[in-house]
Amino acid sequence: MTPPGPFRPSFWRSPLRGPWLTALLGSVLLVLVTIVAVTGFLSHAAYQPDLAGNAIVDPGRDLPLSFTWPAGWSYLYAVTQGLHVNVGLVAIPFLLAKLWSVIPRLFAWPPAASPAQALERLSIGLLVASSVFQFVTGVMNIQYWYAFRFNFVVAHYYGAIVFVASLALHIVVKMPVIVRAYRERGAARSDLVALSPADPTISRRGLFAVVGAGSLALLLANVGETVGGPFRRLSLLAPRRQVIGPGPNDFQVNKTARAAGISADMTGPRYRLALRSGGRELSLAREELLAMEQHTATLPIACVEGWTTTQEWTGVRLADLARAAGAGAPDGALVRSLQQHGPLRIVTLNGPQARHPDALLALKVNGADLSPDHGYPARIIVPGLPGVHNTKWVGSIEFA
Ligand SMILES: Nc1nc2c(c(=O)[nH]1)N[C@H]1C(S)=C(S)[C@@H](COP(=O)(O)O)O[C@H]1N2
Ligand SMILES: [Mo]
Repeated sequence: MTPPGPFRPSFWRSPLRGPWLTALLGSVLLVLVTIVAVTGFLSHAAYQPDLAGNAIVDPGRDLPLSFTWPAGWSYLYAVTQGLHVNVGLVAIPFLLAKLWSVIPRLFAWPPAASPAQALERLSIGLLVASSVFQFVTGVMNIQYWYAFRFNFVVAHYYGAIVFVASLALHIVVKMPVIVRAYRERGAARSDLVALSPADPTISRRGLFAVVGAGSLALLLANVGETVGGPFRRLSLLAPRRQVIGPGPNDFQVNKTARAAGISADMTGPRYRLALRSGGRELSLAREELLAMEQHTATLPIACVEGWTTTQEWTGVRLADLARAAGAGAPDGALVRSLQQHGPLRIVTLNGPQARHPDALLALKVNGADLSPDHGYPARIIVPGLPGVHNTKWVGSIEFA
């Protein structure tokens, strides 16, 4: 016996539904999601958190899925992460449309006719749940809305593995249906086609136009924080969209000195930078750092949340600091912040990052001393580095 309401196949009357529409939406989604997944895993590899979401403190150690993120092209991480966040947003209307296109299946009765079908439906449940989880947590994270208790980095990473695996399975299982849908186009028969279709209120082309317009609106409401320029004013959804003012330190701040527990006492005359290499230690006051050879580079900070800001940084080359500490050309560096709590107080740099001629311990930005919120007395700036590794309030550097 079929229960009433949406469980009756005749309840669903849109003339637009059918395997062809679902296959078209799925194909667009596949392209978008592939970009998001590849850039997401690249970010994870660049960031190299351990399984608990903390930075890996051993510079020589790589995780299985990680590799040596190159230093060099300074916008590398801005591009990969900008794609991850912005293409992810663009995919949302297509995901919603795709879910709408198959919604009668949610009410199919009986839920499964055979064990094989039960298994197939279970795998689709996993795909829907993981895709919704990935998009919801991703959007919450770029909005700095940490309403969840779990560690975002860890949950989003494992969620991605479940999502990619169930998506691959879904595509393999559905391949015959997809091929038939494309071959027969609107004529393909399926339980998705309404038994007694209502009059159309929009064409399939119109549906794609609406979904595409939604995607474009989301893109415009965010992309400005990634590419800057005139789009920054338009990016109404982006929490870090502020238009950069004329002041040398007037640009985005995620974590303020106060939020990080950095006091004026820690960064005042008492401040010393500790440099360590092979058991030796050298301790330098900020004036001594300023007396070393200064180097200036225009480099972006590209945050994992998708915003980018490019500034002119001045400070001491990390390679010069390594030499001063007696290390020679460094194979890596372990950087510790004066900050006492939080996963970003310790980060590692790999060899190319520590050795790059533009890799700096920055003391100034745009010609002025760093402000407390931008990491005074000193912060790390390296070309192509994920923003999370541009450690502020640097207390010590250990060269490998
Ligand atoms: N010590 C310390 N350094 C830090 C952070 C932090 O929380 N603590 N945040 C990082 C992050 S996530 C980014 S994107 C860059 C830029 O952040 P800001 O806007 O807070 O300067 O600094 C990084 N450096
Ligand atoms: Mo960040």
